[in-house]
Amino acid sequence: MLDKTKRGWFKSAVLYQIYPKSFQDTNGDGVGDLKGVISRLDYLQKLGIDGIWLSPVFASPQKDNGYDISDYCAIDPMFGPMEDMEALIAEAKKCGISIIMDLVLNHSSDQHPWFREAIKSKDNPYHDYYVWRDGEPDCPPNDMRAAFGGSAWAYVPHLGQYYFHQFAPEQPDLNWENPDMRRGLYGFIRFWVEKGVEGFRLDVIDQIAKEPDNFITGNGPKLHEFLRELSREAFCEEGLVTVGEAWGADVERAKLYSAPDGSELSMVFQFEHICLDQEEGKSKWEAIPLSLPKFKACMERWQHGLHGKGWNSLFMDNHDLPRIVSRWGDDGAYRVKSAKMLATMLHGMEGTPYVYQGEELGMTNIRLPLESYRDVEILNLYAERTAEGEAPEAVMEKIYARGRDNARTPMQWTAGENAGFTTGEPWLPVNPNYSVINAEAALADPDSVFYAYQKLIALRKEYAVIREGSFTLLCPEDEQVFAYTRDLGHAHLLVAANFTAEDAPFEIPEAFAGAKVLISNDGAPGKGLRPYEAYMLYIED
Ligand code: TEU
Ligand code: CA
Repeated sequence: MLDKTKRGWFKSAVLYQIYPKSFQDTNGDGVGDLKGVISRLDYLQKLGIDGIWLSPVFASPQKDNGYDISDYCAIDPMFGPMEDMEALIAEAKKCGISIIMDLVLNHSSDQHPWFREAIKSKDNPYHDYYVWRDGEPDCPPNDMRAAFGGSAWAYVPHLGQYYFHQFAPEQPDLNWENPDMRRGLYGFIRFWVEKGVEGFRLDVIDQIAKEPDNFITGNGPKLHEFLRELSREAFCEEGLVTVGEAWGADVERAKLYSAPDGSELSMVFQFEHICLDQEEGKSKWEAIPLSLPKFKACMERWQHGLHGKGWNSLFMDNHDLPRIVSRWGDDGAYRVKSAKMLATMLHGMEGTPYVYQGEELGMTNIRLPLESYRDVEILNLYAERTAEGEAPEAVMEKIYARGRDNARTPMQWTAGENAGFTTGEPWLPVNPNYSVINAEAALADPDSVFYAYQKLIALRKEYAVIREGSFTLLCPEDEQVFAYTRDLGHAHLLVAANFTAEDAPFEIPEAFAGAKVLISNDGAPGKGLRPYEAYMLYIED
């Protein structure tokens, strides 16, 4: 068991993200809840993970599925009473699993008491907790757009002012220039630390230092000043794990975020690799095929850039991303094998791996009728694009490929009704392939994706070369194979992965002759790599 009072325990850990709404329902209302998470701790302990990143369960009007918080110190009744949260923290700790809560510090819900006060008048003490500009109707301060469509400015007639919102209008941006507002947020964090929470995921943390007059949203001039204060004032215990969502992070900035002295955060989620299969400078909806050499160069840059200078998170899936086996693997004939290949490729690297609920089962994307979708981003995209004249079926194809609800369909537990997720009407349809893809079947199948993840998680614990070794990319220009080595003193690891459904030429380096096969998705390594074949070889010299 990891000593979680010590800074850096996350460097040997594997963390699991739960989207509570879709994980396990226990009261038949069709929505996942905290008792549901508690009921699945044995499954998570079997997988071998060390912590759970819990997407928001705070009080929320649910405009953006909880990323619009109306009370940072209360649990939304849909997930259960505070006692259930306290029970989850305690029960998880008994299983050696830390709870990492998802904090949204960039914006609140428009139903938060702070905003309900702020909107009353310009001289209300809470007014300056948000970002306001005087203006006339239909003439916003500038033409900045919100991530979910439309203007980033919402007009309040009785104030003759606009407020700034980088996401939905129901998610007004908080003003980090205001020290009282910051202190208020730090108080919320301390409330949860005192309850035994051992970490935080920080939503769009790179956007808190916004300067809308200068058209700045991410990476604002005061960002690291604010983060250092946040770390000093709120993340005092050295064992706390903090991971910031930073869409705009590059390696140099990530060195600040994840500085080994703990002056900011433990690590960040950067998204350079995830954005490589979209047209340069375009949104995620304009997808292009992934260039494997570009992907490899990106991962190499991050492995080298943070080695000994910071810390990487390692992920391919989360609640905002399409399922990786559908995106970069093959969710047809090679679903199981390609899911294992992707996991082997990722889990051999230096950093903290994150497993998103259902990724360990090889869960896939889904194609729903428009009326079944729930995500505000999807619904706004459809309305906006079709209003601009884009063909509805073309917009639907983009939603099928990139929509966030792909990741939010209920966890598939069994082949029974609603995949064992709920006895009620699920808030979002269950993927019909649950009859084949479900945890019960996976646990009964020694060759399932689940056991590959279990093995990869165990290997990280067992082999220091996986946790700490240096990274060397092999065959950088190869369009089919991602191969690299890790080295730590006399210990050497080779990871080889074929990203395609065709045989791929590959020579195992001489130095690995006679090496031990730590994991393979296709029996003993032979000449070249078979379709989606992946393995890890280990040798000591
Ligand atoms: O996501 C930030 C974010 O930028 C993504 O939503 C991104 O805009 C989109 O997925 C890709 O186009 C965080 C949370 O992870 C997300 O669920 C919230 O909706 C968002 O912030 C607002 O809180
Ligand atoms: Ca429920």
